Amino acid sequence: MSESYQILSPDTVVDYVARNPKLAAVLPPGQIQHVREVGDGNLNLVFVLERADGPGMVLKQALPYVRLVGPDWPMTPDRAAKEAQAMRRHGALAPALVPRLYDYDAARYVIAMEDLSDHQVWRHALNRGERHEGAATDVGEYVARVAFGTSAFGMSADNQKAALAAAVNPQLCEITEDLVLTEPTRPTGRNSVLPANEPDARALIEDDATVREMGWLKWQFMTHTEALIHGDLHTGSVMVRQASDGRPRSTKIFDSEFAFYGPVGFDLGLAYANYVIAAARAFALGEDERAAWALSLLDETWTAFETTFRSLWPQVRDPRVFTERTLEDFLAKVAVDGIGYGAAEAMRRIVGLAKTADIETLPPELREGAARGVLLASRMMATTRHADPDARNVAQRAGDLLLTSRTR
Ligand code: SR1
Ligand code: MG
Repeated sequence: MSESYQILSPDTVVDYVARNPKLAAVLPPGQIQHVREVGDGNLNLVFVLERADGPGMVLKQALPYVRLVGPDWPMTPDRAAKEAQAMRRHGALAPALVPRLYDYDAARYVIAMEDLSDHQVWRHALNRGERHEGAATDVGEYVARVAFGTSAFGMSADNQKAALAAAVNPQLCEITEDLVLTEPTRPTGRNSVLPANEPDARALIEDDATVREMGWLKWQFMTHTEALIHGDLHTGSVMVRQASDGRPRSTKIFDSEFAFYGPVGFDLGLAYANYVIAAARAFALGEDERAAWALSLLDETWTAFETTFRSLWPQVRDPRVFTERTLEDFLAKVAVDGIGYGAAEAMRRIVGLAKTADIETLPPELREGAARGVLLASRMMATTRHADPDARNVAQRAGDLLLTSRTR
């Protein structure tokens, strides 16, 4: 990759803001008190620019490589343009649930957006044992608004095709096709587990029924251009704030650089998988009631998705052929897909390259059972989804497997 552009550092961001009138109008450089680099994702630099009295601003810069691995894994920084585009589209459809975008700098691949320092990453909050009631509902509502509003159900045919073409995101899709939809069952040298979980990882590879489902899910991911999905909607892509001091609770969904036209069930599935993983952690720590709550989030997200999508249906663009029957068929497809993509995401977070703090910060003796439980749950989800995709039933079956697998 021959990308050459100035990479920002805490020492240069104030000058960067000063040189961009749009940014300086939002946050005058003289008011910036402190700069922190807080990126804890796998790909980018993230700077929080703090101001003394009130919210500051966030600058997110795409590196020309995968941060998790380093320059040996080059990656187009143009993913930031896809993210900015998705933020605009998603923000127009679900304004309360997407951070405000102030500017996108195409020369330096920098997104300037709303400071969410009064929120916290949902995964971190879950790992601390906090419950943010309503966040799972917000996730379902966001997926529905985006799914309807960016699909052929909610857009004119010509606008939908132009949007689809503009959102093609091959390098980021390739990451998902490899890490989520191939390598859990067909490893290429990047997988790892505790020695005690090696038989579990082997059993996954040898599970022909699950491998068959992964093939179908990967093909659908590559060909079902249903809507401009988020593409990486795990609990680390959600910021949450409790209601306090007269301020309402708030949920913001960010980090949409994997956005592309893909299957709607993929977004639901990533959320489901990370709820199952949160439940595995809670069971491992002996917090069974909180684990049951985490599992109840699957149905909460699905119900919010379904309710919101149904409420938007009267606005369908072509009611001549997109009838009530189409609505039922689409919802049925998304339900089955969601559980399938949940299976793929759950297994990849156990055996694959990019794992989760939920499981990785458990002591090894507890991690063993949590990892085994998530792998068994993911195989169950992959193979039972056609017969029974009901989110509540899936959560019940997953809970049974997590509970019987825990080691403590
Ligand atoms: C190499 S990137 C690894 C993972 O980080 C992102 O958050 C996506 O989940 C991706 O699969
Ligand atoms: Mg991310």
